Amino acid sequence: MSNLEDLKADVTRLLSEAKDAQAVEQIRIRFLGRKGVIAEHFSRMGDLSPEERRATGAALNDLKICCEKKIKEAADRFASGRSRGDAIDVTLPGRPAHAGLTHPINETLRDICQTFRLAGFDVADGPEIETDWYNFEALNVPADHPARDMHDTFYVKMEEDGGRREKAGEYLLRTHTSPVQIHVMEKQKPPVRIIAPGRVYRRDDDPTHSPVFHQVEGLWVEEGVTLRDLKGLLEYFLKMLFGESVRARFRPSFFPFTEPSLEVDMSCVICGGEDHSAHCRTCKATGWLEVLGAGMVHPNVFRAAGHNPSKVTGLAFGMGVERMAMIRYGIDDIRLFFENDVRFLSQLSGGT
Ligand code: 2NL
Repeated sequence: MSNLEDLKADVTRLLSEAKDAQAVEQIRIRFLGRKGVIAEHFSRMGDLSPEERRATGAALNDLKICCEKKIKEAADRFASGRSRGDAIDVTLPGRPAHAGLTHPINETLRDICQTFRLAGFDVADGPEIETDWYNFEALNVPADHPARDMHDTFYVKMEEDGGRREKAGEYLLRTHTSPVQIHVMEKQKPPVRIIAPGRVYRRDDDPTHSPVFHQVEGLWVEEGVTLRDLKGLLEYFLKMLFGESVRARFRPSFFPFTEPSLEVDMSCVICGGEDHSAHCRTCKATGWLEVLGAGMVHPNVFRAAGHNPSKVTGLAFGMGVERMAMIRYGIDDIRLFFENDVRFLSQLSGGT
Protein backbone atom coordinates (compact mmCIF):
# COMPACT_ATOMS: atom_id res chain seq x y z
CA MET A 1 0.00 0.00 0.00
CA SER A 2 2.67 2.49 1.03
CA ASN A 3 4.37 1.48 -2.21
CA LEU A 4 1.34 2.85 -4.07
CA GLU A 5 1.46 6.15 -2.13
CA ASP A 6 5.13 6.49 -3.17
CA LEU A 7 4.09 5.93 -6.80
CA LYS A 8 1.55 8.77 -6.57
CA ALA A 9 4.23 11.10 -5.14
CA ASP A 10 6.65 10.06 -7.93
CA VAL A 11 4.10 10.94 -10.63
CA THR A 12 3.38 14.32 -9.01
CA ARG A 13 7.06 15.17 -8.72
CA LEU A 14 7.94 14.03 -12.25
CA LEU A 15 5.05 16.06 -13.72
CA SER A 16 6.17 19.19 -11.87
CA GLU A 17 9.62 18.78 -13.42
CA ALA A 18 8.32 18.13 -16.95
CA LYS A 19 9.47 20.88 -19.33
CA ASP A 20 7.20 20.15 -22.28
CA ALA A 21 4.33 18.08 -23.61
CA GLN A 22 6.71 15.34 -24.74
CA ALA A 23 8.02 14.87 -21.18
CA VAL A 24 4.42 14.52 -19.96
CA GLU A 25 3.76 11.89 -22.62
CA GLN A 26 6.83 9.94 -21.46
CA ILE A 27 5.44 9.95 -17.91
CA ARG A 28 2.04 8.79 -19.15
CA ILE A 29 3.60 5.86 -21.04
CA ARG A 30 5.76 4.95 -18.04
CA PHE A 31 2.86 4.81 -15.55
CA LEU A 32 -0.34 4.32 -17.56
CA GLY A 33 0.97 2.53 -20.69
CA ARG A 34 0.09 -1.09 -21.56
CA LYS A 35 3.37 -2.26 -20.06
CA GLY A 36 3.52 0.61 -17.54
CA VAL A 37 4.04 0.58 -13.78
CA ILE A 38 0.34 0.45 -12.91
CA ALA A 39 -0.43 -2.31 -15.44
CA GLU A 40 2.41 -4.32 -13.92
CA HIS A 41 0.92 -3.96 -10.42
CA PHE A 42 -2.44 -5.16 -11.74
CA SER A 43 -0.81 -8.21 -13.34
CA ARG A 44 0.85 -9.15 -10.05
CA MET A 45 -2.48 -9.34 -8.16
CA GLY A 46 -2.87 -13.04 -9.00
CA ASP A 47 -0.41 -13.86 -6.20
CA LEU A 48 -2.59 -12.21 -3.52
CA SER A 49 -5.29 -13.57 -1.25
CA PRO A 50 -8.90 -12.67 -2.18
CA GLU A 51 -9.14 -10.00 0.58
CA GLU A 52 -5.78 -8.44 -0.31
CA ARG A 53 -6.77 -8.56 -3.97
CA ARG A 54 -9.98 -6.58 -3.35
CA ALA A 55 -8.17 -3.88 -1.32
CA THR A 56 -5.22 -3.63 -3.73
CA GLY A 57 -7.51 -3.57 -6.76
CA ALA A 58 -9.46 -0.64 -5.32
CA ALA A 59 -6.27 1.22 -4.37
CA LEU A 60 -4.73 0.62 -7.83
CA ASN A 61 -7.91 1.89 -9.51
CA ASP A 62 -7.82 5.06 -7.37
CA LEU A 63 -4.16 5.56 -8.25
CA LYS A 64 -4.87 5.04 -11.95
CA ILE A 65 -7.73 7.62 -11.96
CA CYS A 66 -5.62 10.07 -9.98
CA CYS A 67 -2.64 9.72 -12.38
CA GLU A 68 -4.88 10.08 -15.43
CA LYS A 69 -6.26 13.32 -14.00
CA LYS A 70 -2.86 14.79 -13.11
CA ILE A 71 -1.32 13.84 -16.47
CA LYS A 72 -4.25 15.29 -18.42
CA GLU A 73 -3.95 18.55 -16.47
CA ALA A 74 -0.22 18.74 -17.19
CA ALA A 75 -0.77 18.02 -20.91
CA ASP A 76 -3.50 20.71 -21.08
CA ARG A 77 -1.19 23.29 -19.52
CA PHE A 78 1.39 22.74 -22.26
CA ALA A 79 -1.28 22.71 -24.97
CA SER A 80 -2.49 26.20 -24.00
CA GLY A 81 1.08 27.45 -23.58
CA ARG A 82 0.61 28.42 -19.96
CA SER A 83 3.04 26.01 -18.30
CA ARG A 84 5.99 27.17 -16.27
CA GLY A 85 8.39 26.52 -19.14
CA ASP A 86 6.35 28.40 -21.76
CA ALA A 87 4.87 31.07 -19.52
CA ILE A 88 4.43 34.66 -20.69
CA ASP A 89 7.74 36.38 -20.12
CA VAL A 90 6.80 39.18 -17.75
CA THR A 91 10.25 40.74 -18.15
CA LEU A 92 9.60 41.52 -21.85
CA PRO A 93 9.21 45.27 -22.47
CA GLY A 94 5.63 46.26 -23.27
CA ARG A 95 4.48 47.55 -26.64
CA PRO A 96 5.20 51.29 -26.74
CA ALA A 97 2.08 53.45 -26.53
CA HIS A 98 2.24 56.18 -29.16
CA ALA A 99 1.68 59.62 -27.73
CA GLY A 100 -0.18 62.03 -29.98
CA LEU A 101 1.67 65.03 -31.41
CA THR A 102 0.57 68.56 -32.04
CA HIS A 103 0.15 69.18 -35.76
CA PRO A 104 2.86 71.60 -37.00
CA ILE A 105 0.15 74.02 -38.20
CA ASN A 106 -1.46 74.03 -34.76
CA GLU A 107 1.89 74.38 -33.06
CA THR A 108 2.74 77.38 -35.24
CA LEU A 109 -0.73 78.87 -34.76
CA ARG A 110 -0.41 78.48 -31.00
CA ASP A 111 3.01 80.17 -30.92
CA ILE A 112 1.80 83.05 -33.08
CA CYS A 113 -1.21 83.64 -30.80
CA GLN A 114 0.91 83.37 -27.66
CA THR A 115 3.33 86.01 -28.95
CA PHE A 116 0.51 88.49 -29.48
CA ARG A 117 -1.15 87.63 -26.17
CA LEU A 118 2.09 88.59 -24.45
CA ALA A 119 1.78 91.95 -26.22
CA GLY A 120 -1.74 92.45 -24.82
CA PHE A 121 -3.91 91.12 -27.64
CA ASP A 122 -7.10 89.13 -27.04
CA VAL A 123 -8.01 86.19 -29.28
CA ALA A 124 -11.32 86.55 -31.15
CA ASP A 125 -13.20 84.19 -33.45
CA GLY A 126 -16.27 84.18 -35.65
CA PRO A 127 -18.20 82.27 -38.33
CA GLU A 128 -16.53 80.68 -41.36
CA ILE A 129 -19.67 81.23 -43.45
CA GLU A 130 -20.05 84.93 -44.03
CA THR A 131 -21.95 87.52 -45.99
CA ASP A 132 -20.53 89.60 -48.78
CA TRP A 133 -20.83 92.62 -46.49
CA TYR A 134 -18.57 91.32 -43.72
CA ASN A 135 -16.04 89.63 -46.00
CA PHE A 136 -15.76 92.35 -48.68
CA GLU A 137 -18.00 95.44 -48.50
CA ALA A 138 -17.15 96.49 -44.95
CA LEU A 139 -13.48 96.00 -45.78
CA ASN A 140 -13.61 98.52 -48.60
CA VAL A 141 -13.23 95.83 -51.25
CA PRO A 142 -15.08 97.27 -54.25
CA ALA A 143 -17.70 95.31 -56.16
CA ASP A 144 -15.42 94.94 -59.19
CA HIS A 145 -12.43 93.71 -57.15
CA PRO A 146 -10.96 90.48 -58.61
CA ALA A 147 -11.08 88.78 -55.16
CA ARG A 148 -14.88 88.69 -55.42
CA ASP A 149 -14.66 86.67 -58.60
CA MET A 150 -16.06 83.14 -58.59
CA HIS A 151 -12.51 82.02 -59.36
CA ASP A 152 -11.27 83.12 -55.94
CA THR A 153 -14.24 82.76 -53.61
CA PHE A 154 -16.43 79.80 -52.69
CA TYR A 155 -20.06 80.90 -52.72
CA VAL A 156 -22.75 79.09 -50.73
CA LYS A 157 -26.50 79.22 -51.40
CA MET A 158 -28.76 78.86 -48.38
CA GLU A 159 -32.19 77.68 -49.44
CA GLU A 160 -34.21 77.91 -46.27
CA ASP A 161 -33.89 79.43 -42.86
CA GLY A 162 -33.88 75.90 -41.43
CA GLY A 163 -34.54 77.19 -37.92
CA ARG A 164 -31.19 78.95 -37.83
CA ARG A 165 -30.65 82.65 -37.54
CA GLU A 166 -29.35 83.00 -41.11
CA LYS A 167 -31.65 84.20 -43.82
CA ALA A 168 -31.88 82.33 -47.12
CA GLY A 169 -29.62 83.78 -49.79
CA GLU A 170 -26.04 84.12 -50.97
CA TYR A 171 -23.27 83.40 -48.51
CA LEU A 172 -19.59 82.72 -48.93
CA LEU A 173 -16.75 80.95 -47.16
CA ARG A 174 -14.64 83.71 -45.64
CA THR A 175 -11.50 84.39 -47.69
CA HIS A 176 -9.73 86.00 -44.71
CA THR A 177 -10.44 86.37 -40.97
CA SER A 178 -11.00 90.14 -41.28
CA PRO A 179 -14.82 89.74 -40.88
CA VAL A 180 -14.17 88.63 -37.28
CA GLN A 181 -12.60 92.02 -36.64
CA ILE A 182 -15.53 93.86 -38.20
CA HIS A 183 -17.91 91.94 -35.88
CA VAL A 184 -15.77 92.87 -32.85
CA MET A 185 -15.58 96.56 -33.83
CA GLU A 186 -19.37 96.65 -34.20
CA LYS A 187 -19.78 95.43 -30.62
CA GLN A 188 -16.81 96.98 -28.86
CA LYS A 189 -15.76 100.61 -28.53
CA PRO A 190 -12.03 101.44 -28.82
CA PRO A 191 -9.56 100.47 -27.55
CA VAL A 192 -9.72 97.20 -29.48
CA ARG A 193 -6.68 94.97 -29.49
CA ILE A 194 -7.39 91.53 -30.97
CA ILE A 195 -6.02 88.81 -33.15
CA ALA A 196 -8.31 86.63 -35.25
CA PRO A 197 -6.90 83.19 -36.03
CA GLY A 198 -8.80 80.64 -38.09
CA ARG A 199 -9.56 78.75 -41.26
CA VAL A 200 -10.08 80.60 -44.50
CA TYR A 201 -11.06 79.39 -47.98
CA ARG A 202 -9.91 80.24 -51.48
CA ARG A 203 -10.27 78.51 -54.84
CA ASP A 204 -6.58 77.68 -55.07
CA ASP A 205 -4.74 74.39 -55.20
CA ASP A 206 -1.03 74.06 -56.02
CA PRO A 207 2.25 73.36 -54.16
CA THR A 208 2.10 76.63 -52.24
CA HIS A 209 -1.71 77.12 -52.08
CA SER A 210 -4.44 75.03 -50.48
CA PRO A 211 -8.21 75.68 -50.80
CA VAL A 212 -8.39 75.63 -47.00
CA PHE A 213 -5.69 77.32 -44.99
CA HIS A 214 -5.16 79.25 -41.78
CA GLN A 215 -4.67 82.91 -41.14
CA VAL A 216 -3.95 85.13 -38.22
CA GLU A 217 -5.04 88.73 -38.57
CA GLY A 218 -4.47 91.42 -36.00
CA LEU A 219 -6.13 94.73 -35.23
CA TRP A 220 -5.26 97.45 -32.75
CA VAL A 221 -7.61 100.42 -32.68
CA GLU A 222 -6.97 103.23 -30.24
CA GLU A 223 -6.41 106.97 -30.20
CA GLY A 224 -2.84 107.73 -31.25
CA VAL A 225 -1.85 104.34 -32.69
CA THR A 226 0.68 104.95 -35.47
CA LEU A 227 2.69 103.24 -38.18
CA ARG A 228 5.62 103.21 -35.75
CA ASP A 229 3.61 100.97 -33.41
CA LEU A 230 2.89 98.69 -36.36
CA LYS A 231 6.55 98.38 -37.33
CA GLY A 232 7.69 97.84 -33.75
CA LEU A 233 4.99 95.25 -33.05
CA LEU A 234 5.73 93.20 -36.16
CA GLU A 235 9.49 93.32 -35.60
CA TYR A 236 8.91 92.08 -32.03
CA PHE A 237 6.66 89.33 -33.38
CA LEU A 238 9.16 88.05 -35.96
CA LYS A 239 12.01 88.00 -33.43
CA MET A 240 9.84 86.09 -30.95
CA LEU A 241 8.87 83.48 -33.52
CA PHE A 242 12.12 83.08 -35.46
CA GLY A 243 14.83 84.32 -33.10
CA GLU A 244 16.53 87.54 -32.04
CA SER A 245 18.84 87.65 -35.08
CA VAL A 246 15.95 87.99 -37.55
CA ARG A 247 15.65 91.39 -39.27
CA ALA A 248 12.46 92.91 -40.66
CA ARG A 249 12.07 94.97 -43.85
CA PHE A 250 9.01 97.05 -44.76
CA ARG A 251 7.98 97.79 -48.35
CA PRO A 252 5.11 99.96 -49.58
CA SER A 253 2.18 97.94 -50.91
CA PHE A 254 -1.57 98.10 -51.48
CA PHE A 255 -4.61 96.57 -49.79
CA PRO A 256 -8.14 97.99 -50.10
CA PHE A 257 -8.62 97.88 -46.30
CA THR A 258 -5.47 99.74 -45.25
CA GLU A 259 -3.84 103.07 -46.09
CA PRO A 260 -0.91 103.22 -46.15
CA SER A 261 -0.21 99.53 -46.75
CA LEU A 262 3.00 97.60 -46.18
CA GLU A 263 4.46 94.29 -47.08
CA VAL A 264 6.79 92.86 -44.45
CA ASP A 265 9.83 90.74 -45.25
CA MET A 266 12.07 88.91 -42.80
CA SER A 267 15.70 87.99 -43.38
CA CYS A 268 15.92 84.42 -44.70
CA VAL A 269 16.19 81.95 -41.82
CA ILE A 270 17.72 79.30 -44.10
CA CYS A 271 20.70 81.23 -45.52
CA GLY A 272 20.64 83.96 -42.85
CA GLY A 273 20.17 86.57 -45.56
CA GLU A 274 23.96 86.79 -45.74
CA ASP A 275 25.13 84.54 -48.56
CA HIS A 276 22.19 85.18 -50.82
CA SER A 277 24.51 85.42 -53.77
CA ALA A 278 24.52 81.63 -53.49
CA HIS A 279 21.42 79.64 -54.45
CA CYS A 280 19.16 79.48 -51.40
CA ARG A 281 15.94 77.84 -52.61
CA THR A 282 13.85 79.23 -49.76
CA CYS A 283 14.44 82.94 -50.45
CA LYS A 284 15.33 82.36 -54.14
CA ALA A 285 18.71 83.98 -53.43
CA THR A 286 17.17 87.33 -52.44
CA GLY A 287 18.02 87.02 -48.72
CA TRP A 288 14.41 87.99 -47.80
CA LEU A 289 11.12 86.19 -47.25
CA GLU A 290 7.74 87.91 -47.61
CA VAL A 291 5.75 86.97 -44.52
CA LEU A 292 3.14 89.60 -43.61
CA GLY A 293 0.78 92.16 -45.06
CA ALA A 294 -0.07 95.16 -42.93
CA GLY A 295 -1.14 98.78 -42.82
CA MET A 296 -3.18 101.47 -41.09
CA VAL A 297 -6.94 100.80 -41.10
CA HIS A 298 -8.68 102.57 -44.01
CA PRO A 299 -11.22 105.25 -42.93
CA ASN A 300 -13.93 103.48 -44.94
CA VAL A 301 -13.44 100.34 -42.84
CA PHE A 302 -13.91 102.37 -39.64
CA ARG A 303 -17.07 103.95 -41.06
CA ALA A 304 -18.48 100.54 -42.05
CA ALA A 305 -17.83 99.20 -38.55
CA GLY A 306 -19.30 102.23 -36.79
CA HIS A 307 -16.10 103.85 -35.54
CA ASN A 308 -15.25 107.52 -36.07
CA PRO A 309 -12.16 107.68 -38.35
CA SER A 310 -11.36 111.24 -37.27
CA LYS A 311 -11.02 110.13 -33.61
CA VAL A 312 -9.22 106.81 -33.77
CA THR A 313 -6.49 105.23 -35.79
CA GLY A 314 -5.76 101.54 -36.13
CA LEU A 315 -3.08 99.20 -37.26
CA ALA A 316 -3.88 95.89 -38.92
CA PHE A 317 -1.94 92.97 -40.28
CA GLY A 318 -2.45 89.50 -41.67
CA MET A 319 -0.37 86.38 -42.24
CA GLY A 320 -0.76 82.84 -43.53
CA VAL A 321 -0.04 80.22 -40.86
CA GLU A 322 0.98 77.57 -43.43
CA ARG A 323 3.50 79.96 -44.93
CA MET A 324 4.95 80.63 -41.46
CA ALA A 325 5.13 76.88 -40.77
CA MET A 326 6.75 76.18 -44.17
CA ILE A 327 9.50 78.71 -43.38
CA ARG A 328 9.86 77.51 -39.81
CA TYR A 329 10.23 73.84 -40.75
CA GLY A 330 11.78 74.30 -44.21
CA ILE A 331 8.88 72.65 -46.10
CA ASP A 332 8.38 73.46 -49.80
CA ASP A 333 5.00 71.80 -50.43
CA ILE A 334 1.95 72.96 -48.45
CA ARG A 335 0.06 69.74 -49.25
CA LEU A 336 2.34 67.77 -46.92
CA PHE A 337 0.56 69.46 -44.00
CA PHE A 338 -2.82 68.08 -45.08
CA GLU A 339 -1.92 64.59 -46.29
CA ASN A 340 -1.41 63.79 -42.59
CA ASP A 341 1.26 61.14 -43.12
CA VAL A 342 2.39 60.55 -39.53
CA ARG A 343 5.94 59.79 -40.73
CA PHE A 344 6.14 63.36 -42.07
CA LEU A 345 4.30 65.06 -39.20
CA SER A 346 6.28 63.34 -36.42
CA GLN A 347 9.54 64.64 -37.91
CA LEU A 348 8.39 68.21 -37.42
CA SER A 349 6.50 68.40 -34.18
CA GLY A 350 8.43 69.17 -31.05
CA GLY A 351 5.86 67.44 -28.83
CA THR A 352 2.40 67.84 -27.45
C1 2NL B 1 -2.01 89.33 -45.92
C2 2NL B 1 -2.53 90.69 -45.69
C3 2NL B 1 -3.79 92.00 -44.21
C4 2NL B 1 -5.37 93.25 -42.94
C5 2NL B 1 -4.91 92.04 -43.43
C6 2NL B 1 -7.34 94.23 -41.86
C7 2NL B 1 -8.44 93.97 -41.10
C8 2NL B 1 -9.29 95.01 -40.78
C9 2NL B 1 -9.02 96.27 -41.19
C10 2NL B 1 -7.90 96.48 -41.95
CL1 2NL B 1 -10.67 94.70 -39.87
N1 2NL B 1 -7.07 95.46 -42.28
N2 2NL B 1 -6.53 93.21 -42.18
C11 2NL B 1 -4.67 94.41 -43.22
C12 2NL B 1 -3.54 94.34 -44.00
C13 2NL B 1 -3.09 93.13 -44.51
O1 2NL B 1 -3.42 90.75 -44.64
O2 2NL B 1 -1.08 89.16 -46.62
N3 2NL B 1 -2.63 88.32 -45.31
C14 2NL B 1 -2.20 86.98 -45.45
